[in-house]
Amino acid sequence: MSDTVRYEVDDAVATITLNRPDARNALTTDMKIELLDALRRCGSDRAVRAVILTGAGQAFCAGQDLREHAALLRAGGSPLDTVREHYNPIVTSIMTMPKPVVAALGGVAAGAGAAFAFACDFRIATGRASLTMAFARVGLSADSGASWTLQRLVGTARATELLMLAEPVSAEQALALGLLTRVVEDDALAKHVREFAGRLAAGPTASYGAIKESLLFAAGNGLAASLEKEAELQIRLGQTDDHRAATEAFVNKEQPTYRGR
Ligand code: T3D
Repeated sequence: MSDTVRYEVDDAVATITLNRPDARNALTTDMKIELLDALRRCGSDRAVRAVILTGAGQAFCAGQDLREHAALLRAGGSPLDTVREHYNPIVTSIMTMPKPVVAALGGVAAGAGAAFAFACDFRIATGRASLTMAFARVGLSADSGASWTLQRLVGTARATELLMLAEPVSAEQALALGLLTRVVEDDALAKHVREFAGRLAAGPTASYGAIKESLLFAAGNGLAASLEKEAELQIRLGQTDDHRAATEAFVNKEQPTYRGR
């Protein structure tokens, strides 16, 4: 893996860092391929029980690298094929990851960068962060799941406003809108997110994965099918060590220890 996407695992928490700070971590083709690879590693490594997605320097991610995009347009290529080839699998990988994914935003998130944050399960930011649905500014619509996630986070009317006006939303506004989970002091972000992810990594991983699966399923299905999905997932979880040990711990008035299986 190159230096523009860093991947580290520490005590069951994987951290993926987009690392082109001079370009606000804008996404080149190589970075998208490496990000997808890192996400797939997180998904398949059972030792990883929570994931942090973050950006180096003053930004989370400025979305598509527009210099690369412009060069491809000039050359007569089809740069927007990247939506199917890269953006869609990246977002699918985050949203179907059977473990929690936490976005840590120390600065701006724009376009696909903001959409990646919306695909995560939690968004923790500093007051320096801002979110811009920048797609319309460059004559595009919405991608990386933003049409799906954003209106679920803030409602259709507000999502339309954010996408069409494409104005920056401050961390304070984003928190009030429900776009962020919480806002912390600038110098506390890394420590706060690491502790938060550490708490998730010590939790019932299979339960978290099934919660994600059930919410995703229910978002696209009716009540009867969603009830059936819940039954299927509860039966699966009933067979996990964590469920059995936690139930015994409750009966014995002890604190449960979750092993993630
Ligand atoms: O193929 C496809 O395009 C389809 C997929 C599209 C999905 C998308 O993500 S569309 C949206 C693309 N992103 C944007 O439109 C955001 C563009 N960037 C900005 O609006 C601003 O740069 C920011 C609000 C992100 C940050 O502003 P600021 O003032 O903190 O920094 P800056 O001075 O504008 O940028 C610093 C450097 O980063 C600068 O480079 P330089 O001049 O120092 O060499 C700037 O060009 C570079 N940079 C920032 N964003 C991008 C970028 N370089 C390439 N692509 C970028 N997206």
